[in-house]
Amino acid sequence: MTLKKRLRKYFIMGSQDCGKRKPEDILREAIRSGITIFQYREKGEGSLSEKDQLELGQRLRNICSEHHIPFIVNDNLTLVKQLDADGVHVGQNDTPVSIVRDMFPDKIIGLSISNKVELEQSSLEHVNYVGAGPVFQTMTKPDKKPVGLEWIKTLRDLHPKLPIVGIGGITSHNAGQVLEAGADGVAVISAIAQARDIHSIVNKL
Ligand code: 3NM
Repeated sequence: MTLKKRLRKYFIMGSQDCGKRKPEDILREAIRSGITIFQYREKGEGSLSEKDQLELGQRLRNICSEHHIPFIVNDNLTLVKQLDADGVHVGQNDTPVSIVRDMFPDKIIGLSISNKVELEQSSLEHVNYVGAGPVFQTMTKPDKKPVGLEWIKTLRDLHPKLPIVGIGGITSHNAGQVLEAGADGVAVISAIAQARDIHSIVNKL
């Protein structure tokens, strides 16, 4: 499968996103329901200590391996190595992608790009895909101002072949607009992690 196709239903989760449910159970259900790629993002309030992060990461990594779902780690390069992840996703303030590429010549590298200034600063030659957002207002990153569907359209116009995934405030109701604007896929946290019926939501996405 091409990376563009792999990005179609991109599920992101850490223990802090799961409420009372077990992350392992949510991931299994999401995979059964049809997600195409997974990112482990243990970050922010309620996230685990280093040791627990590694242990949960190992369990989630194994679930992805069993089901042939690419396993991406957010930002934490030590964890990428420890878990032998398939890829890593970094933001504008994380390790520069040129350095990440030197460390991991064969892994998938994703980079968040939210505007033209960030785009100009970014070394796209080291990147396999771009995360564009937040497309809509989201409680998961409440401080970041939404960039709207316009940013997806702009990025697509400037880079017709670039694999792009929209992120931020995406639900089963607005995912279609993100794809129509030019994204190859939609990345979601709460839409799936907090869904009462994961199967139905993943299907609609
Ligand atoms: N990154 P939800 S928005 C992790 O814009 C993340 O780069 C964003 O969570 C960005 O699907 C975001 O619950 C939060 O809105 C996505």
